[in-house]
Amino acid sequence: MMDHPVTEQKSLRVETDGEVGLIALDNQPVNALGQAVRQGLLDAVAELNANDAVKVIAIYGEGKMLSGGADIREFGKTPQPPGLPDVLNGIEGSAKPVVAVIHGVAFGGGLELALSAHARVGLPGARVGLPEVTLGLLPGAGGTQRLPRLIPLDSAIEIITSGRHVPVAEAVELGLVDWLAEGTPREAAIKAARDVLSGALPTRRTGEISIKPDEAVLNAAREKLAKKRPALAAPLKCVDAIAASGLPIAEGLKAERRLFLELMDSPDRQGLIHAFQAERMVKHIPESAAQPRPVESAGVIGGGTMGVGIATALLQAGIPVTLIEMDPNHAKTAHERIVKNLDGGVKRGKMSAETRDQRVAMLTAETGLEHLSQVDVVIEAVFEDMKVKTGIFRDLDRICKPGAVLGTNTSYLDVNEIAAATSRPQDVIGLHFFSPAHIMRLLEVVVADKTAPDVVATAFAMAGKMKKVAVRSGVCDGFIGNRILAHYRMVADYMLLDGASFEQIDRALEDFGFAMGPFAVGDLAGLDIGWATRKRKAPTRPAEERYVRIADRICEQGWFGRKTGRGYYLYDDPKSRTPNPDAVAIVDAERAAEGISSRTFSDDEIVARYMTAMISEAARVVEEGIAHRPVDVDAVFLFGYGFPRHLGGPLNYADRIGAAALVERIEGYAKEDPHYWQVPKLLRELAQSGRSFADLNKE
Ligand code: 3H9
Repeated sequence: MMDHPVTEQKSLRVETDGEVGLIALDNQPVNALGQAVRQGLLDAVAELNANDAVKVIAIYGEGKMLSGGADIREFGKTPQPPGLPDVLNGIEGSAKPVVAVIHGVAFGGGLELALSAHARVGLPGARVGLPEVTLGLLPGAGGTQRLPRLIPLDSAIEIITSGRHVPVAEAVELGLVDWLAEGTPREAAIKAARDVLSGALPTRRTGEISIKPDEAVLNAAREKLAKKRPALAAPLKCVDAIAASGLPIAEGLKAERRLFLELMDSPDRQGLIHAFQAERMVKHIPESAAQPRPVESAGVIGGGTMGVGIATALLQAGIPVTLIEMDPNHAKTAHERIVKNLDGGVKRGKMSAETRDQRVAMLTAETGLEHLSQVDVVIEAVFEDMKVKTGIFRDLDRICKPGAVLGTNTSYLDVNEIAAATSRPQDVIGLHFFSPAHIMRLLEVVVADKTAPDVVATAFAMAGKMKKVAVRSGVCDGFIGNRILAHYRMVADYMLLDGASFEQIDRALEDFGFAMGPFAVGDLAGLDIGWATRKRKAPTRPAEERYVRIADRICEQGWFGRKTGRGYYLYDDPKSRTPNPDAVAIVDAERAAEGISSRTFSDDEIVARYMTAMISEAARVVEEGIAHRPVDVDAVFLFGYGFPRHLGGPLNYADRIGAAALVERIEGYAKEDPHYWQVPKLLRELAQSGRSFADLNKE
């Protein structure tokens, strides 16, 4: 049968195939339901209903998926009609039956589109979901009304409040998708439409199904969600919207719309969408045009925690690894630890046992750098000592094949100096992983003065394979993350010395949204790490800098936190933390020695000082070009430092406060300590011009 194109526009295509009217979404890459697609859908359904030859309509997507949902770039702007709920009501109300084909993904508005059709088929490998809650929203185009009409209430609540991606097989089992189809999306669309015509595929309007949501189930969900920290508005409002699904569909949709618009106006929504976009924006780097070098094998030097984690992450990405240790015993232990990590992946359902076996076969642990002569990438992960590292790089220069990428997993050392130890500084790059490296998503890619663009592109391509969020950083002590951390961490110590307790500081910041406060984090990471850094920096510490000795005093007792059973807190019971009375006594003694009479801090003041310190150093990092854009700093903190996602990162949060108010705060604090509290030039410029960090992201 010949195709008869009816309408063609960039975002959507309409054609007929005998009695079948086909609507193909074509707004790639994700077929987002922007204004042109919405208008196109509405017009197409009307046009095909008016075409007497057409008896049934099938909707499918071109490219990789049916649809990733509403176009989130439209959020926060003046809405352009027609609204998605009206378009989907138009589809559900179509006199001719409509069937939707789900391939790739149908997320958010994309799934709501499928729910408004009268039947749904899915192609193998597809996933469906309503991830709006992860963006601080609720499904606002009928998802909260139609999903509970099709599947059990508890499943609908779980899917909507978690935003989880549901595999198509599970969706079929739940009754969300009618059955699994085969072929290309277009073939599946024609076949499904014919099945509708023959009666094999039954159709019904989801909105006409009537249900009575069980109050007890709704209340149990509310109770559970209210306990989550931080308690965000969106999940609870999702349940409120689902509760309205017992009403006639038109009324339920009205309730859903009202709740959706309330969330659309919330700062959490802005922060969460910024976090979503940050993950993608950091990929846009000046070196994007360079062709990455092939990475088919890697070497990892060092079988400590970092080396083992990095090797695991490479293997998880399917990259064969040669790990180098000092002697056969260490090599054997590292091998065992990596295998244990991979086993963990199988236990957590992240990897099949078969894949695990394949990955183990891709691992060799050896002694001697000579084994790295043919690898495409080397990642050195030995301890932080410039002499040791430059020695290794001198050897690598001699041993590695031309064109091999030479990476160093340093967390603060000068990558230029390491590169200068070789005759090929263009191939040297910093690859700063975060521990545990096979779990933490952040990778700081540290670009030294002579690093070649294609080496940077290779690091980003490799990070992509490893499902890491790579962020480009320039060279400075601590790069983006640890440099900012070193600065704001000091303010927590200043508040401690001046009268706040470490317990109050931790709690205030945890209530604000951090998973753990700075003192609890210190105990977890090991207080000896910060101690070593302070000793290293001591010779260059400016005389005017206020220095708090509390942490040093605690370390001098041999108390390094959790691993020694005590630090700021006691860990007799590994699950709980109680303040260590001896640490409290050290705090008191230090206050007395400094002649400080303690003052009280409100929780709000603690948060304000801590966040202002973080924002100040973050602004300097952007001002100096260490981070290219504010969003790069945001991504580092979101994916490496447990920054509360709904606040969108330190500089996104800074825009909530505003540059002028921040300058005013800093000038106020500077009256106590003019050395620590200085207004960054960039922040002052923004305050004067009335611009924001978000404006800089657009430049
Ligand atoms: C919603 O639907 C609300 C409704 O309930 C109610 C409305 C009234 N819009 O991730 P990728 C961009 S809320 C605009 O790298 P992948 C993305 O930024 C929405 N743009 O590809 C990137 O841009 P760039 C609910 C979007 O193949 C490019 O597309 N939906 C959208 O790895 C490629 O993205 C969601 O929350 C969008 N909705 O993964 C789903 N989505 O190239 C969010 C992506 O310039 N999206 N972009 O950097 C996803 O989960 C993934 O993007 C998806 C594709 C799985 C679809």
